[in-house]
Amino acid sequence: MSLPILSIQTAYLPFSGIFQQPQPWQEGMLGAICFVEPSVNSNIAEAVEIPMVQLQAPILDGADAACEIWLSNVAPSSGKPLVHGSHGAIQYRFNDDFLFGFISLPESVPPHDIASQNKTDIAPLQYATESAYRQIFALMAELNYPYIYRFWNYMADINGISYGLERYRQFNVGRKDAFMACSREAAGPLPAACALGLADGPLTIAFLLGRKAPVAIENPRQVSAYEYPEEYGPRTPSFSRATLLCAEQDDFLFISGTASIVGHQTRHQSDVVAQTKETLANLDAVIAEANRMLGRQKFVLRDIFFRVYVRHTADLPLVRNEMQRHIGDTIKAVFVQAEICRQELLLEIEATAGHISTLSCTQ
Ligand code: 3EB
Repeated sequence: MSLPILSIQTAYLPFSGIFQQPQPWQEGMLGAICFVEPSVNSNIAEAVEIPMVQLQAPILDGADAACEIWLSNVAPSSGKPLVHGSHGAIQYRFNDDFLFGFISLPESVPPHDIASQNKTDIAPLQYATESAYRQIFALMAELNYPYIYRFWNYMADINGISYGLERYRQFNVGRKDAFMACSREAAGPLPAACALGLADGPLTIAFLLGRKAPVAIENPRQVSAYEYPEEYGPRTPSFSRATLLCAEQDDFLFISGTASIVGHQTRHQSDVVAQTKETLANLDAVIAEANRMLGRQKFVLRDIFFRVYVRHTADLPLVRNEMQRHIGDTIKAVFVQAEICRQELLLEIEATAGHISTLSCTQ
């Protein structure tokens, strides 16, 4: 008899590689998060009913794996095709267990009636963030996917200051206000997340939802982000260090953006090698915590696929070299140039650990 497994798996390809796959494979996609070079103007994905986020950022290394693809594991023979839909500005696709979607919103000035309820002006990014999250939470209620495993957040000029506040902090205000308004903080474990700055483009948030509760993982070396002191902004960031999703034969670990932070403080200003070491120590700690929860050594650094965001292109060899020293020569990673949410942070590493496997599961 076959035991239940999670009906999802990951695959990694360059953007153009997706369209070279056979049709049934493409139809099994829940969605994808793709980095594309700013020079590439590809509207190829708009023709298909699959949510594919295209983020423009320089790919520094590992271009062969610039897209993280979420594949449904449900055998095509089951006769249950994936369902695509849209809700407000959200595009999504789902099977019985998982829903992948994304939303892109331009930053526009809040309507006058909303703005006038507040004593101070609402920053357009804060307003867009709150709107985007409210739409996502409404979709979750409507389609009955009560759990969030992962959010990926991208915005322009993340360290810029306007309305008297750094833009990442404006984002945190909008996100937290939506979480509070929709009672998400009480609704279950906080999702894993990342928040990065790109050169250009609208606020873009991708998400993976499901029907089985995950376990939130925190890092014993770090203060939980939702408990950061006020010096990091008026509202704390709503995320956990990782989420662990368990099934009988299969486990997934969604590791949040991880950086050179110990306690709540940034460590090793202006020293990218030391920041890389500290970030790897944090990844080790999060993975150890997940393995401790599972009661076995399921997750190992060298099996995991990483996405590495590097602030300064010139730092790439130093970061990659330090990762190889720590993990081994054959690291699986894509390196992307992006801005990190604290000005002094020079890199951030995130990962998905779980099955990159074949379509059917026997036994
Ligand atoms: C940190 O640990 C670094 O705001 O969603 C990492 C992962 C970071 C997610 C987020 C921010 C976020 O605080 C920054």
